[in-house]
Order: sequence, then structure tokens, then C-alpha cells
Amino acid sequence: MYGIGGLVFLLALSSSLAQNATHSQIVAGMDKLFEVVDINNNTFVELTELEAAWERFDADGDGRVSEAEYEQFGTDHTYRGIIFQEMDYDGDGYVGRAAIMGEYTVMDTNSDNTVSRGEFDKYYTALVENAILNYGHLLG
Ligand SMILES: [Ca+2]
Ligand SMILES: [Ca+2]
Ligand SMILES: [Ca+2]
Repeated sequence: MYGIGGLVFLLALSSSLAQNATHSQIVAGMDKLFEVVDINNNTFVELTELEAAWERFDADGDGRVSEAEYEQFGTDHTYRGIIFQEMDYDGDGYVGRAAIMGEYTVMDTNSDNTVSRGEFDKYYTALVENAILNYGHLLG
């Protein structure tokens, strides 16, 4: 469901969001996150920028992210294992690059092949609110 790019960004959030953050606090947090992700500051998130985040996870460079590689990046998200399993749709223990493409397509709600600041904010606000809803908290 959620691409691994989303996880990179969720991990980057760390403790910047309180457990009981309000909707407007979450939106503000995601909007701040956009500036981190938009590496070249052109007010759009390109696929390459998402891929760069994903590549940080693939420590051994074999083109796929294992659960062990993924877990090295986060220690304070108790639900991360559950999310990893959701992303690993074929159950082989790895999340591949295809998940990034999938996420990008879902984020681009008006299908103009770019992800705007508004599209990004909306996607990640929903993602975080879903996580809180499903797991009762954002941080472990
Ligand atoms: Ca950009
Ligand atoms: Ca790997
Ligand atoms: Ca778009």
C-alpha cells in the first residue's frame, strides 16, 4: 500500500510530531517535510528525488530493500515491521524499486506526471493519520 519512500519520510519525522498531534499540526509537519524531499527546490517532487530516498535504505546496493536494511533506519517506530510486511506484497522479504513508482503514481492525483506541494502534503497527511488510526500512535 504505502511505498517505501513514505517510510523514509516518516522516519525522518522522528519526534517532530507529538503523539496526539492535531490535523493542522500534521499538515504543517508534512509541508515542512516537503522542503526536505524537494532536493532541487523546484517546488515539485520528482521520481528521482523519491528514488534517492529509497537508495539510502538499500545499504548493500543489490537493488532491493530487506527488512534488516529498513530497520537500521528506525528505532522508534513500533509499527514499522507491520508496514514493511504490507509493502512486501509478494512476501519474499524484500521491497523493490517498483514500490517507488507505485507510490509516485498514487501521489500524482491529477495525473500530470509531477507531484506538487499540495499533492505531497495531502498524501502524507493521510498516510500519517491512517497510521495513527490503525496503530493508535505515530511513534513507539
Ligand atoms: Ca524537486
Ligand atoms: Ca539491499
Ligand atoms: Ca500532479
